[in-house]
Amino acid sequence: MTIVGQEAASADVTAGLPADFCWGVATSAYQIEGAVDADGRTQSIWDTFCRVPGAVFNSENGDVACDHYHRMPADVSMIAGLGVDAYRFSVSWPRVQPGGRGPLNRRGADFYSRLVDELLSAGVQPWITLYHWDLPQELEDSGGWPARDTAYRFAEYASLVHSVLGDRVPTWTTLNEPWCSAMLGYHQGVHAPGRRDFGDAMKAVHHLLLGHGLAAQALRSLGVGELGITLNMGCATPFSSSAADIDAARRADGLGTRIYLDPLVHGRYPADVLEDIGVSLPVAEGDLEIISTPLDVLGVNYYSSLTFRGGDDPASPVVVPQSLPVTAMGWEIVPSGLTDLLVRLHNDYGLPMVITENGAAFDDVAGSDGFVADADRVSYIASHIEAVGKACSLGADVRGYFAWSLMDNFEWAYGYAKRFGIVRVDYETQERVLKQSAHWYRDTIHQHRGL
Ligand code: IFM
Repeated sequence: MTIVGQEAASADVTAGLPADFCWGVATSAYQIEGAVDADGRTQSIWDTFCRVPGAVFNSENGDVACDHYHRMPADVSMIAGLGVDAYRFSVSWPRVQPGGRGPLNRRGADFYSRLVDELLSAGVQPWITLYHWDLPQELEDSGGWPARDTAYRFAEYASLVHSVLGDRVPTWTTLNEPWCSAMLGYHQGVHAPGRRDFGDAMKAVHHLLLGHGLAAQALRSLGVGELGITLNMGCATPFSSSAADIDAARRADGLGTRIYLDPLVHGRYPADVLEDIGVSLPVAEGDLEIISTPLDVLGVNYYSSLTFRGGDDPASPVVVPQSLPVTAMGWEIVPSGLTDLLVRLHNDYGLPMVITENGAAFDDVAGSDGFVADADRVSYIASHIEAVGKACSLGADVRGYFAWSLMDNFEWAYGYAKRFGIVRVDYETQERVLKQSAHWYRDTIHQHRGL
């Protein structure tokens, strides 16, 4: 078969990457598992949110998703066939600790135990994320992330998961994209639980970070050697050199990046951001020491970068479109922003980094055999891998790259309308077909290994 865009694979897009670079693919529990009522799982905030009229495109939900819960062994074979080193997945909190309190649910936990065993026997390292947005509904009913107690519940849950998987899983990520949990979930209301209160969102920021720190301490005391958190970030560039535009970019960067990384790495919130937000964070004595428990790796999720100008309200930076090509999400394609971001994170925070998500939704067209010639996705991923190599050449310590996503899945408020997979999923039949990008990714990994 002639694969359009194959020329991208022959260029050495991996130049600059270390020889032992880790290649992977990523997913998350609610987006692929389905089986929402199986084996004692209780409802998460996403189950509830999906039932709110108008909240999710087409009123879709994760009830079935990719039915991964029932197809896991075949999915692991498919992952292994891609030649990746690692698979990043998340654990569903309401599956392993129904209701978010109390003992481990052995039947739910067994699913992840079997998944880890399958991965290891296929030669793929498991990379766990403990929280990818599916808070048990009962904890939301008790206040959700704006409530301090949720942070303690999260640390308890982390220890429970460790009791089942700690003997076989080397790398533990606490949270995925706390910005999304706090800002999309509690301020903008476009993600579960759908609240719209800026003060609650700011409380959520602090309690997510506190939950991360408490879980990090617990996991460290249980002997976890490689510990991290994943943040979604991009570059915030001022539109012009005017003071208003520079200030707009500073504010966006403060609320998007520094409000997380400064306490995580430096043990303090940035003073300018505290001033910008105009509400006080619920910081108790000792919280910042807990939050700044040393990390081994920073997970970076990168999709795009934005340019800002100051508007009438200085508190609300305005995004200025740059007339660049966009993905099906409408996100501008800015690979150079990934290089700049990684170099900046290296300079300001000095942590080893792994790209825990990068990829793109495009309007895929499948042939009668289900094959998708997604040259646009190949080009997106190739240009971003190249951008990582450039950052490494400039001194950033980047150790791995996980393509988002292994397969098409439930894209939150967009339902199934947006496809990020390098593998196509036919939601009628649950058939998986490797797209051109999956073939290309496998070949690129081989090439990087000199095979
Ligand atoms: O699908 C999401 C994922 O769950 C978190 N990061 C961004 C992806 C694309 O929107």
